[in-house]
Amino acid sequence: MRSWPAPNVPKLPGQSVPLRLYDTSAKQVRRTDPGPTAKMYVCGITPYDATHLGHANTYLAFDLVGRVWRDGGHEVHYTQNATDVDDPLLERAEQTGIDWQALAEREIELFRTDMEALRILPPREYVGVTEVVGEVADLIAQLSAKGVTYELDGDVYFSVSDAPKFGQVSGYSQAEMLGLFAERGGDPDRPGKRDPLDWLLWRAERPGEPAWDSTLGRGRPGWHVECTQIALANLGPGFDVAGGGSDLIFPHHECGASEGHAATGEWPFARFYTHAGMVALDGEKMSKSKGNLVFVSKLRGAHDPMAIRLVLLAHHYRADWEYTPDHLAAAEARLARWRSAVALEAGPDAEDVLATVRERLADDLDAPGALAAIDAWADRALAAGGSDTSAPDLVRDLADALLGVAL
Ligand code: 5CA
Ligand code: ZN
Repeated sequence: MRSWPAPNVPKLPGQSVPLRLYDTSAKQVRRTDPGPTAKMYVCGITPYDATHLGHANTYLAFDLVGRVWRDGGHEVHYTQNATDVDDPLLERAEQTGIDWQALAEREIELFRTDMEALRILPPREYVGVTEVVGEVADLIAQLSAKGVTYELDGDVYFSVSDAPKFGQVSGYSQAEMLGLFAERGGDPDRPGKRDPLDWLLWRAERPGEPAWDSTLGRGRPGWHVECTQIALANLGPGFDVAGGGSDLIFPHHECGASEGHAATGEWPFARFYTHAGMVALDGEKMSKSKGNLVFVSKLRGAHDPMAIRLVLLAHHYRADWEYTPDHLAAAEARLARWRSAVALEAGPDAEDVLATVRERLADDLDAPGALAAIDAWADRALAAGGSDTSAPDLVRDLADALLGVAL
C-alpha cells in the first residue's frame, strides 16, 4: 500500500549518541547496535476506527527511535502492517452496514493523514495483510512442514508445546498468559485444542466471511502470523526492533517470536521487543472496543498538530498515563514559548542544548528530559530578549530533527 509523505529531517552538526532502549524480553535497558541499516518493525492499526491518542503515542515512540538512529548516521529500514482483515474490523463493518474493505480503506487513509500531520516518519513498506495472504499461507505451510502445527476442522493452530522459547518475550506466568490470551483475541476454550494457549494461524473460510485461495485452501490468516510474515519478508530475520504498545507483549509478540524462531531457526527473532505505555481516558485504557477515545483527527481540527505532538512527548514512552485537556493547554503554551524564543534575532548558544537532547533521547527515549532542556534554553533566550549572540537556527533544527517538532 501507499505509505505517507516523509517530513524533511535537518542534518545536525557534531556527535550523536548511540541509542539505549528498554527490551521487554531482557527486562532492561540495553544499547541498540544496528548495522549501517537499522531495521524496525512496528505493529500497525486495525483500521476499524480513527487514530486515537494512544495509537499516536505508540507511533511517536518509534518515530523517536528512527530519528535517533538517523542522527547516528544509520539508514532506517522501517516496516509497518495494517491488519485490514480481522474479526473486530468485520464486526464493526457488520454493525454499521459499511463494506469491510471500504471501512478499512477509509480509516487507513485517515491514519495516513494523521501520521503526516504529526510529522511521523513513514515506513518504507506499509503492508496491508490482504495484500499478502498468499505469502502468509506459504509461511504457515512451512511451519506445518516443520511439524509445529496441527489442523482442527480445517483451521491451523501453532502447537505451543513445539515452541521452546515461548514465554521469553513477556516473562509472564502461565496464569497471566491464560488470562491475557482470552482477553486479547485468543480462544483458550475451543474444544479439540491440544493446549489452551495454542494459537490460530489460519482460519478456514466461514460463510459470509472474506476468504482467499491459497496453498492451505480458502481462508484467511490468524492475527500474529501476519506480522511475522511481513517482518520476515521485508526485514529478514534478526532485525533490530519489534515494536508496539504494551498490550501487544502477550500474546501478539510472544506468538510472533515463536513463529519466527520456528520458521528461521534463529533466536531472538527481533533483537529488541520494545513497548509503549497505554494512554487512558476517564480511568480506562483508550480502546476502540470501549469507545473512550480522543481522536487525533478531531484534535487536529482545533489545535496545532505540533501541540498534539508535544502532549505526547511530555510523557515518557513507557509510562501509562491518562489524557486530560489541560495537557493540550500546557503543550500549546510550551509551543508558543519555543516559537517566540526561536523568532528572536539572536539567542543563547545552543550546542549544550543539542548535546543534552541527544543524551536524553539516547537514554531510552527520555523525551520529557529533552523538552526540559529546550524549555531552559527558551527561558534564557526570552529573558535576554534577543540580545545574545547565536542564531536560534540550531534549536529550530534540533527540535525538528530529533523531536519532530517544527517551530
Ligand atoms: N493491528 C494490531 C497490531 S498487528 C493492533 O494492535 N492494532 S490496534 O489498532 O489495536 O493498535 C495499534 C497500535 O496502537 C498497537 O501498537 C497498540 O499496541 C497501540 N495502542 C492501542 N491502544 C493504545 C493505547 N490506549 N495507548 C497506547 N497505545 C495503544
Ligand atoms: Zn502486529
